[in-house]
Amino acid sequence: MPDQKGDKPLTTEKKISRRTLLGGAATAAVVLAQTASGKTFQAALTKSELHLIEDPTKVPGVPPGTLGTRSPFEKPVKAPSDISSRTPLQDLFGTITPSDLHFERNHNGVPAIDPAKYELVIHGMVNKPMVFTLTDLKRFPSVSRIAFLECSGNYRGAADGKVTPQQICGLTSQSEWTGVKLSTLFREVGVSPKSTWFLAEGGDAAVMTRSVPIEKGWEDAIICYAQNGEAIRPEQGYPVRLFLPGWEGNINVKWLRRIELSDQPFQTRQETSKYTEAIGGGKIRQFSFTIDARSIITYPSYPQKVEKGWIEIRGIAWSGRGKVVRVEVSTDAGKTWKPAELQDPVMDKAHTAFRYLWNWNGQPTEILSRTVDETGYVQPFLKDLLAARGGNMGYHYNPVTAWYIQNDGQVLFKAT
Ligand SMILES: Nc1nc2c(c(=O)[nH]1)N[C@H]1C(S)=C(S)[C@@H](COP(=O)(O)O)O[C@H]1N2
Ligand SMILES: [Mo]
Repeated sequence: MPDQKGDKPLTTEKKISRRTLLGGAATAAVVLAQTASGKTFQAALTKSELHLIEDPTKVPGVPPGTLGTRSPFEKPVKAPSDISSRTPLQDLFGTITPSDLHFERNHNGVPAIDPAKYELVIHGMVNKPMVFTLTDLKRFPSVSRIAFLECSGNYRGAADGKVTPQQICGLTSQSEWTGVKLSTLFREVGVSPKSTWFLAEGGDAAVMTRSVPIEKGWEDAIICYAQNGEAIRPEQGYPVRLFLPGWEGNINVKWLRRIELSDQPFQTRQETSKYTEAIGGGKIRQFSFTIDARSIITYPSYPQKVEKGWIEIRGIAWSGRGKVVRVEVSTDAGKTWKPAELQDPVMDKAHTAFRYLWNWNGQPTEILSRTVDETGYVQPFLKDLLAARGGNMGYHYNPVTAWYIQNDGQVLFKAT
């Protein structure tokens, strides 16, 4: 801790002698340096120390450390429950989710897997069953792709309007995923032309299993070992996960340990008792893989308060069916809709940032956004989804979200 008594600021007026540096400011720099290499950067910046470095041009800064740190002034956090954690969409900019803020959904916790002992088995209807180590997987030609990952159970509302974008739909995140194409491994093992499905199995305590149609495996499935430039995080499936662009989170099996080729689906627990939707009339929809088009305005949103005048409405839009072609914004409770500006590059099956400049006259209103994707699919209102699904809330809810703006500028969620 600095020797200087109390909160005395090190102002520009005060001449910095060598002694002052050694006894005071330099000590402060050391305190920060130690912390920059890992532990308590935040704790070190107490109010008095901030005061001390009031003029950062007069004190040597913190030297480089082994890891970067987030500014102690920025505190975005995931909102964890026992089974999941949510991305703070309202705190982010652009479309890449910082890896430590990627949402999580674990059916029995995050396993600890030693990469040196990791193995992926591919067997079943193949010419040559094979076992791949992590080193083996990394030797194959690699591919990288920016795409979102969303849990199909990603919808929450609140009657009192007090929900943030994170609470409404924080089970979606975006990363650059890197790995080997599954089609490359399919060729390696010689997949039988008779196989139509494959099973993906996780090596966690939930032993997550899902059946995937073979076409998806040939088309764009990636056996991923990296996320945003580094090894995939334990929470995202370290050392290897299956990534199926645009398809519901659950089928993107983490901690992937086995792939079995077959000529029929396996009817696992996760695709029979769960991850199916009631569609009314006592019927259910099974193997509903695709994430439908969606959007959310992340600014302004609850619990923010806005002022009269120019506001840049900001948000993200996405579709598991392909590219977002249009995002429409309404600032008059859905009476009229105008196109928002999309941030280039607009990528296939990826979160896409949109903006719309709006001059708020101070009168209470509702602002909404809806996505149209390249297949012509239009994001629905909640009432339409409920009518189509027989009123049962379940998976694949992607409704238009409205934000009600009170005359005092307070923003509140409103169901559509
Ligand atoms: N092995 C395994 N894979 C899994 C899960 C799991 O619990 N175990 N959860 C699934 C669910 S429901 C979702 S939504 C996504 C979440 O991926 P993430 O935690 O990387 O965001 O992983 C899927 N893959
Ligand atoms: Mo999920």
